Amino acid sequence: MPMPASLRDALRIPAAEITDEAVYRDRRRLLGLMAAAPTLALSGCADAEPPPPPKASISPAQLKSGFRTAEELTRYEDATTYNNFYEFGTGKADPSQAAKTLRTRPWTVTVSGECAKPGKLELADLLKGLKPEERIYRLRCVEGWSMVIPWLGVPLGALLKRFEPTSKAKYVAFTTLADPKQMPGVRYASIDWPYVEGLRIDEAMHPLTLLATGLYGKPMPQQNGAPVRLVVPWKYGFKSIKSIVEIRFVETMPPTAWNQLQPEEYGFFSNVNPNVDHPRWSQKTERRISGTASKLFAERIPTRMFNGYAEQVAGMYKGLDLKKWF
Ligand SMILES: Nc1nc2c(c(=O)[nH]1)N[C@H]1C(S)=C(S)[C@@H](COP(=O)(O)O)O[C@H]1N2
Ligand SMILES: [Mo]
Repeated sequence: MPMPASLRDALRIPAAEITDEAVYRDRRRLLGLMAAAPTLALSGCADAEPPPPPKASISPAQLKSGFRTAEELTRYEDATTYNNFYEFGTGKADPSQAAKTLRTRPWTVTVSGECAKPGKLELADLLKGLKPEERIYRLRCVEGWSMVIPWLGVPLGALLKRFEPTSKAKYVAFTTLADPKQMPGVRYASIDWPYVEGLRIDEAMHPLTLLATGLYGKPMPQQNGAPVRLVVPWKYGFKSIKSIVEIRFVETMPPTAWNQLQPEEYGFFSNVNPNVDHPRWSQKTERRISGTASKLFAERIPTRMFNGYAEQVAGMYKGLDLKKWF
């Protein structure tokens, strides 16, 4: 499996893959302007805190529908062979090859931090009494492609409530397994392993947020983050952390893997937002990988605010400057 010495180099994705030439040139010009205007606060750094959130809104009918959509689904073979899972290599095809070595039984998840009932639980016990639901969600990768996938999972909030988070639990931090014996990518000092992610408590409790255990009616394939991963559909794909072994309730904004690596490019919130460009490319459109369309030349469609889930989640960000808290 090819693994470049520096992940940073690997992340210098050719701009032509990201966006079309004209947009790219325009972007370059904007980048120049941005460099000349350092007052443009783009940092999503963890040392400041955003204003407190208002309530989220979602109707029971929306939930019951499982977010069925008229959009064409991504094929199972594409969703399971075109992945980002850097613990198994940086190429899109690497995880489907290399993740076969990931042992998902037994699997223990530790829940700790600001809660009344911390616990170290076998996966079956963690999920006991929670019925997996099917939710058809779009997943929009920050690199510019998207998929439509029928996930199976339990609402994360229902699970978290059992641990009785205290009023100090303002955020939830998640950690992926980092075992170099099973995960060849972890031997390279690229990401500061383990892969970590975080959500604000209201985002973690939001009814859209899923702790996913499968897709297409089947158990989660290793390359997609078996046995449990997050799916946070209104955020860029990297927030949907895979193969989770630890959940911590914390008081301050936790560090996140991509923010630590490139803070000027990846903020804590990482809400899908076509109006806030990545410093190196536009986020206005996405390459939709669905049906029988070829992956690299798939149809480019407009990216929607909050990945199309604005109606359900926009309320959580009222009063938050989304350019600053990108
Ligand atoms: N632990 C871990 N989780 C991860 C990643 C990773 O490299 N390691 N990649 C993220 C990125 S960038 C994306 S786009 C999604 C991809 O999920 P999928 O392969 O199931 O489509 O997983 C996210 N979760
Ligand atoms: Mo991604």
